[in-house]
Parts: sequence; C-alpha cells; structure tokens
Amino acid sequence: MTIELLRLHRLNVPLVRPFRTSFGTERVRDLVLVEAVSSDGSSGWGECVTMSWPGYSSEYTDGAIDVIERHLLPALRELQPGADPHDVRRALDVVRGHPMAKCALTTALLDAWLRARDQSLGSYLGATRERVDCGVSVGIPATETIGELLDEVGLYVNAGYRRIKLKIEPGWDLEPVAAVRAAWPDMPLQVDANQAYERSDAAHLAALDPFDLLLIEQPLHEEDWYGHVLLSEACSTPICLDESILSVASADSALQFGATSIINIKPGRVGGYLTAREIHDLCLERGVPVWCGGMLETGIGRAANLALAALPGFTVVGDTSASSRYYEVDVTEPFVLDDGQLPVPQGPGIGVDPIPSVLADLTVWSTELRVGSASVS
Ligand code: NPG
Repeated sequence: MTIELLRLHRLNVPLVRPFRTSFGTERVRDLVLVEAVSSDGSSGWGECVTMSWPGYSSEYTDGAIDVIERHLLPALRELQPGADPHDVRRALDVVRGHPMAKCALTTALLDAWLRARDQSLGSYLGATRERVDCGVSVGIPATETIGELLDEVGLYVNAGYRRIKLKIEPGWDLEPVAAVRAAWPDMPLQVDANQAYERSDAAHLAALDPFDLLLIEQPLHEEDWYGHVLLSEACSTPICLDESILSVASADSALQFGATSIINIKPGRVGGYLTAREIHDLCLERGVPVWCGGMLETGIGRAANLALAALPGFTVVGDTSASSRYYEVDVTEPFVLDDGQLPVPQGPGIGVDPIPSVLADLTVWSTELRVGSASVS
C-alpha cells in the first residue's frame, strides 16, 4: 500500500456550551483532520487535538498545520517500501516535539494500514473490552455559580455518566467540590487544575482530602516534578499527571520519583497510539492505574480513544463522553451513551468515517499534499 496524498481538513465545530478551564474558554473546536489517501483510493483518518491557541500546551492548530507541511511530510517521504507503523513513528522522530501533529499523522497512516489488513485498532492495540465506562469533564460555569454547576452535573448524572471530573482553579475549588459531593455522595469524583496552583498551595489542596476524590489532576506546572512529589506527600488524595507526561521516559520518571500515582494517557499529548500503548504497558506492569483523557475530540478521535481505553490497564473511568456532550452534530455517526458506556468500534482501523456532507459543512480550510514515495505496507 502506498500513501499517495495527505489531505488536511480544518474544521470549526461549535460546542454545545462553552468549555472553561483554568487556561481559557473554548467555544468552537478548531481542529484538523488528517486524511491519508492510499493508492487504491481508500482513506485513513487521524484527528489533531491542538487548540487554536497554545494554552494547554505549546502546540496550536496553525503551528500543527505548519509543522506537518514543512517538516513531517518531508520526513514521511524518507520511508522505505514496506514500512510499518513503528517505522512511521521513527521517521517522524527527526522532528523534536509536536506530539499532537505527529499523533494525527501517524494515526491516519495507522488507520489506512489497519484497514488494508481488515484489522480493528482495538484488536491491534490489545483491547480486552467491547464497551468502555464513560466519565464527563465539567468546565467552570460561565456564571461562576454553584447553582449552574449543579444543574450541569445533574444533567450528566441523569444521562448515566459513571464519573464526574470538575475543572478547578484558585477561587473555584473547595466550594464547588463540597457542593457536588454533598449532592451526589457516592458519585466517583475527581478534579483537574491544568497547572493552576503553586507549591505553596499544598495545604489548601490537602483541604480537598475529606471529599473522597479519585485524584487531583495536574495541580502544578508541567515541569515541576519535585513540586508534585511534595504535593503527593501533603495530600492523601492521589496526584495524577497529565501535561507532564509526554513519553514513556517521563511516565517512568514520574512514577520512580513518586510525582504521580495515576496517569492520564492522551494519545495526542504523547505523540500517538503506539506510545500511548507503551505507557499503558509500563503502568500495567507496575500496577499503576491509567485512564484515557479527552481533548474535546470529534467522532474520529473519540473512536480511536475508545479502542485505547478498552485495554486492560485502563481501570479508571476516562473522558470518553458521548458526542452529544460536545457537539450538536458530530463529524461521524454520533457516539451515544448506553448505560454509562460507549461501544468500542469493531470495524477495520478506527472503525468510523466522517460523514461527507457534515465534513463539507464544517470545513473552513483544506489542502492536499502529495506524499510521493512514502510506502507503508
Ligand atoms: O471530554 O474531551 C473531553 C474534555 C476533557 O477536560 C478535558 N480535557 O485538560 O484534560 C484537559 C481538557 C482539555 C480539553 C485540554 C481540550 C485541552 C483541550
């Protein structure tokens, strides 16, 4: 199989409600779908999870498009005939960083490669479940009122979600957590700070301990490894790292140092599904629980995340929510919650395709790039 063309589709997809975190507010998801077109005309798909501005990480959508066109595509052209998904990952290693752009590209090629073999991504990665428990991430309400928060959480609880994650920041933490815990005493609950706190907030964060949270996610700056060790000692609630974990080596280091006891695995943040699986394997071997984080993906990224979240080490409920939590109209057939779970797609590759008319409606820009000699077989 030869990949002849890459098509980049930039989509602007309105969110059903603004999503506010400690680093900003997202109203429209500005994302890129990478389509890898094979010599037989079939396509593989990958979603680039960058945001339009570098608030969550240093990557952003214009930058991802640029690095794909200017640096990753030429690296792909160096592939030898017969290259497999591991060769593709290695070929892109000549570019430092840019894991989200790499993930989008490697997933599109992996999807094409698996479709040609009639194998699903779940089976390729080693999935052991056909359905995945789903949690939901709840942003900071626009009005910053407890009433609005409880209304939104109530919608999700009634829809059947099995775990609630609350976004927190200084000034929006103890009170909302206490209110949600009081309203739903038995609901699995966790919080995510997206690096908003300082080491000196340790005693304040330890005040979350009585609320029986599953974890506190990424309280400190992503490079503050020692700070997370100190917090792990100060809080009885487990600390979980997200932004700090970019590779197998950083996962290993964080665990060895005691900076984290649970890991949020996001394929985009670590450069793709092969590395995501390797981090999973390392954690499984060490008895460290992992869960699959979300980046407000459309059905394309969600399908692939569900395949990953079906691996045996994913014992903590993740962010793989239903399409309706994010979008009125998804790019693929919608993923619909059933008893708090979503099905793992069983078809070849990621198992879903964009709906052409929806893709056309949501596309704000696209380009076609000739790959030339890259052959993946
Ligand atoms: O359900 O996809 C989802 C969103 C989960 O909270 C979520 N994601 O910091 O983990 C995060 C946050 C995020 C979303 C980060 C979009 C960056 C972009």
